Parts: sequence; structure tokens; C-alpha cells
Amino acid sequence: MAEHESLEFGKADFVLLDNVSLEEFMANLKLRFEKGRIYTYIGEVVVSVNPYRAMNIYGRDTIEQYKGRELYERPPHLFAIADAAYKAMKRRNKDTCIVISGESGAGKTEASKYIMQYIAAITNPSQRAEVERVKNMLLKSNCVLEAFGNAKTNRNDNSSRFGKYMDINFDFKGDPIGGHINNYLLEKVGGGVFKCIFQLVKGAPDAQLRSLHIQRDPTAYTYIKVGGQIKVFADFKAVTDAMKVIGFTTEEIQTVYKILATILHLGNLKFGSDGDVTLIENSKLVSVLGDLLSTKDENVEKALLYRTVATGRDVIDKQHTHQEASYGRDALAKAIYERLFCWIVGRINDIIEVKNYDARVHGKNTVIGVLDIYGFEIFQNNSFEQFCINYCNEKLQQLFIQLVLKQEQEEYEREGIPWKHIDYFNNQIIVDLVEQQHKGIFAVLDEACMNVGKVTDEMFLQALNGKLAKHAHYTSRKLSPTDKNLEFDRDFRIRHYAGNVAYSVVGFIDKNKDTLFQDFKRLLYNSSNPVLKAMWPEGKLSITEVTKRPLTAATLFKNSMISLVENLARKEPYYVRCIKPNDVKSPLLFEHERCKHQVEYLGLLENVRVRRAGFANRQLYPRFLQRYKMISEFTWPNHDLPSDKEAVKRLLQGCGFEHDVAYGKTKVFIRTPRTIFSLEEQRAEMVKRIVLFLQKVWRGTL
Ligand code: AOV
Ligand code: MG
Repeated sequence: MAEHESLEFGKADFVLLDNVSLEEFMANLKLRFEKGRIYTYIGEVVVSVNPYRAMNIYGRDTIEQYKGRELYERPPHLFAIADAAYKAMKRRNKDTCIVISGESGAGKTEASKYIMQYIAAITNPSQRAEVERVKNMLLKSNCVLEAFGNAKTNRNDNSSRFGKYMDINFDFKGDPIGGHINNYLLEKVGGGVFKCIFQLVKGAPDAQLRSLHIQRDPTAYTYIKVGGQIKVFADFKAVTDAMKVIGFTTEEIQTVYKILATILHLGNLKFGSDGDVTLIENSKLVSVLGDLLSTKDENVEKALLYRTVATGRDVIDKQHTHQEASYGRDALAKAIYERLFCWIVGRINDIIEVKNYDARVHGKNTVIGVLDIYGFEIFQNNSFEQFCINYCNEKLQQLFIQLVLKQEQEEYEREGIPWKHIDYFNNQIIVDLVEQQHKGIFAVLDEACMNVGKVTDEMFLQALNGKLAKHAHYTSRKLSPTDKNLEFDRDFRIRHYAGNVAYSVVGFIDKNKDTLFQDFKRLLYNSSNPVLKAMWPEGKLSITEVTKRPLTAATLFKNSMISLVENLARKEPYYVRCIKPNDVKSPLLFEHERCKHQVEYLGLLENVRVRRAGFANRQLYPRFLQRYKMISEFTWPNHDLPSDKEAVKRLLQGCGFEHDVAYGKTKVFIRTPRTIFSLEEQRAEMVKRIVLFLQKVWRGTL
């Protein structure tokens, strides 16, 4: 425990609670929040409560306090976790990752920024110019991603609408040399609500707005109204400058803003009809779009009103109905925003990826990954997006179980260490329910989407009911007609590890399919703007050449989650669990029920139990000796005991740590981190003495 923190602030580590009960846990969490102690440990996990006020705990002086220190030497802090992940990487050559989870508005993105700032501050002591450049680009890329990926929602004024995993690569000196970003599921909301749109309309210079045919009045745009209250978050100029620093060309930056303008204009397009003919009412906008997209006006008009269909050997232009045209327009706006975002991430990756690093010369390049991803979402109305997000959280929980709970228990069993079995809920069954081949929910959905236009959301629900009727974690109104919590016929319900969530099937099929007419893809591909053209390579294909169905949103998401989890599983994980204290962004209010619910679904209590039953540290006997043999006369320089295990026993007895350790078949297990710190200190002391001694020998003064 962090020793110099007085108990009036509560227990700095939940492991130290007198009784592990939900009541005590909550009391400690509340006490600490009220005393302004927003961080608390569970062993090496940081539990964080959003303070909703500026805290004076992230400055240079605080960074200095945590730099190079062991976790337990200072009060709980994100910096301590960042330092632990960094040290593990540097000392032991391990790839590490920091997984930040929690619900919307709980403080994940802020935490990830502080962690990045900390890492930036403690690296590159020799101020190498190249490393400074890389660091600056990594920080700037955050600014750009926030502008394009964050939006105001009713839960969070600065809500990340995409999950982000960022790898930072380090060289053998432990300095950043590059990075890579993965983004997950940008919600298809059309772009109108994203920060960058407001920044453009409110902050761009007059001349630029004129060239984009945009008025300074946000209320003039249909799509913006969707976003509700308008508030400018950050500066248009700051984001544009950040793009320049990262290395976007002028042409690229201009194209980015042209695309945003295109989206705004699309929203204002109105369709009308004249008899059987669908037409565009405000046809002036067509030439604006033609200008922005660098293509002929008639191409724009045609793509908006017709689609090319192949009937047998013939190819014909089929006119959209009024409704189809509106649908196509909205799908286009969403698709180009999504594509723009992915393109921006891709461009940043091109620029920040590690180049010219020769592992044979410099040794392995190691990685710290930071995952900032949406936590569990349970809304009034839950749709496809919530379904994906909650599936993602099931996957992360499964990883957590594997790494922390299961692995621990299995290792103790293997090593023959007495172990009190901890009961925990293994959520693999829910993961399977969603992702299993052929009978999982995603598979059923994909199958429904194969039959374009023929299968409705309701039919999809029927198919689910048919396949999953017996599944313990699945139900629906049809299957449980008397269940009062299932209000609507169109709902199905999953019993997640975090609680029950009812999802409305409305929109599932649509959101899962690639709904963009091929005509739009061709339109964009045929633009004479090379940047835009490069974003839409599949527009190259003509209607008769389009044979392969693009992967569905569900499949893409599933694949990206599976590879994310595989990637994380190869790394040594550190966790930050964020809690949102109330729904009104108040710095004073600790809403007991809201917090309790989060503590439960984050599995924090189970985490404490395992931690208390477990051991903080374990090492193979030979490894242990190699590191600490100099602190005991029995083992230095070599021991003559029958085995390394015996030698380690003798060493630890000598130090008086007998009570704090257990001896497994191949490894020694150490219960509290303090024992390790003490061993480290003694070792450092001995190493210093040995070096002095050798220096004297060499100098001949001994
Ligand atoms: P999120 O990332 O977890 O939500 P944020 O990190 O954006 O949440 O935090 C929401 C807001 O809470 C911020 O804009 C700050 O006003 C405040 N806040 C969070 N952490 C701190 C802190 N350490 N100190 C001061 N204020 C803080 V979402 O992206 O919606 O899931 O999709
Ligand atoms: Mg966020």
C-alpha cells in the first residue's frame, strides 16, 4: 500500500479492506472520491472515478514523483501504472498494454491522454531530435482523431464514437520511435455531429468557407440539427495545424474539408417528384457538389437519382423512387464520413509507422499499447451499435478472465501451491452466443443479409428465435411472453455478464449491410481529385464486375475484435477501470446505485478476491537466483545446496520473508509487492558495493 497516505483518505488498495464485501468496497470508493482521491488500486489495477473538475495532479512535479518509482511507493495514480508498463517493457523487454475501460463519460479518453503525456514526458532524456519529432506526431495525431471521431452526446460532451487502440513502439533505449493506430466501429451517424464539422463552420476563415459554399450558420444544415446543441470544442486552426505537422499535404487537407462540406450539402438536398419522375428540388446544390467532388454535375445528379442494374446480359439505369433517393443520399453521407475517418487513420499510420529500424543491430523494438474503448452501454433503446459494443466488452472480460483469473488459478494448480478456488462467472458462453460460426447471432444476421431486400428485421428475429430458443443467455418476447421486462415484439434480450440488455432488431439488417449503391462508389472513384479517388478504389469496378459481396459490418467488427484480443493476449496487461460517479457531470455527487452497478459489472470485487488469494510476483528459481543471489552469503557467488529451490528457500529465510512466500515446483511465489521492493533495494545496495570493490581491485588500491 502507498504508505505515506493517511487512512483518513480510506484504503489506497482495495486488497487491504478488512472484509471483501460490496458494502466495504463502496464505502471506501465513496470516501476516497469525497476526499479528492480519485484513484485506488486493486493490486496493479487502477480504479478511477471521474472527478468532473480540474485536478492539480498531472503536472511536471507529479510526473517527477512517479518516474522510475515502484507502484506502491506513491499514492495510486495513472502515472504509476504507466510507469509500471514502461518499466516492464524496458527492464524485461516485454510488450505491455494498458486497457482502459468503463462506460461513456467515465474518463477513459482523459486517462489515455494523461498516460500518453506521462510516457512522452519521461522518455528521450537526451532530447534526440528524431524522437522529439515522433513524440510530437503521436500527440498531434490524438488531436486530429478527436476532432474527427468525437461528438457531443447526452452522456458526454466529448464522446469518442470509435474505439481506439494505439501501439507506441520503442527502441532499445526505451524511446518512442513510432506507432500504429487501430480504430473500431465508427458509429454511422453521418458526420453531422462530429466536432470537426462545428470547427469548420464556426472556425474556418471566411474565404475558405466561401470556397466550400458553406455559411457560417450551423442551423442552416439539416445534418447539424441532428446533433442538437451546438458548442465549439477546439480550434479549427489547431486541428489544421496538427494535420500539417503530422505531414498531410495541402491538397489532402483541402480534400478533407471538401468532404465535410459535401456532407453538409448532401443533408440539405431535397427530392421531389413530377409524376413518375424523381427529381432534385434544389438543383443548385448539384453543381456545388460537382465542384466539391471534382466531377461533372450531371454525374452527381445521375448517381443521386439512378442506379445501374444488371438484368441478365443488359445493363440498365433504374430510377430511384423518392424514398430510395433519400435513403441513398443519407447512406452516401454516412459512408463518405466513415471512409474519410478510416483514411485519416491510415494516413497517420503511414506517417508514424516505424521506419528504418534494424532489429539485428538495435535489438528488439518493444511496444506499449493503449486501448481506449467504449464500455458497456445499456440505453433506453439499444440497437446494432450497442450490440457490437457490448460484444466487445464481453471479449475484453473474457481476456481479463483468462489473464487474471484463470491463468492464476491454473498456474497455482500446476505448481502445486495450495489455492482456495475462487468462483467466477466465465462469460465464454456469451461470447460464443454472439460470434460462433453458423449459429452465433452474427452468423444468423449475416445469413439474413445474404438475401438482399427479401429478409426483414422481423424475419431475422424469427431466425434467432429458431436457433437460440434453448440458449440460457438468449430470450425474446416470443420465447418469454410473460416477461414484463421485454416490452416490444421486436426485442431480443441477452443476459450479459454485466446485466440484461434488450436490443431492438430494427435496423440490424440495414446497419450490417454495405448499403452504399455501387453508383456512388464509381462517382467518387471517377473524381479528378486524386485524394478522393484514392479513398474509393472499389469504385473502379463496373456493375458487371461486382461479384464479391463486401464483408458485413458484423463480420468486420468480429474479425477486428478477435485480432485485437489476440494482440492484447500477447502482451503484459495493465488495467484502468473508470467509473462515472453521476449522470449530471457533478464533481460532488457520488450516486451510490450508479456506482455500485459499475463496480459489479466491471467485476471489481472478484478482482479483489483473486488478488487477495493470489501472489503479486512469481519467478523461476534459477531466474530468481540470478537476480538476487548477491544478497545472501549462502548463494553468493554460487550455492552448494542440492537444488536452486533449496537455495532460494535459504536466501528468503535469511531475509525474514519466509511468511510471505510459497514454493512451487519450478517457481517461487511472493505474496506482497513490498517483499519484492525490499529485495530490489538490497540487491541495488550489494551491486553498488561490488562495483566499488571491483573498481578498487582494478585500480590496485586494495
Ligand atoms: P470517456 O472517454 O470514458 O467517454 P472522457 O474521458 O471523455 O470519457 O471524460 C468525460 C469528461 O469527464 C471529460 O470531458 C472531462 O470533463 C471529465 N473528466 C474525465 N476525466 C477527468 C479527469 N481526470 N480530470 C478532470 N476531468 C475529467 V466515451 O468517449 O463517451 O465512452 O464514448
Ligand atoms: Mg472517450
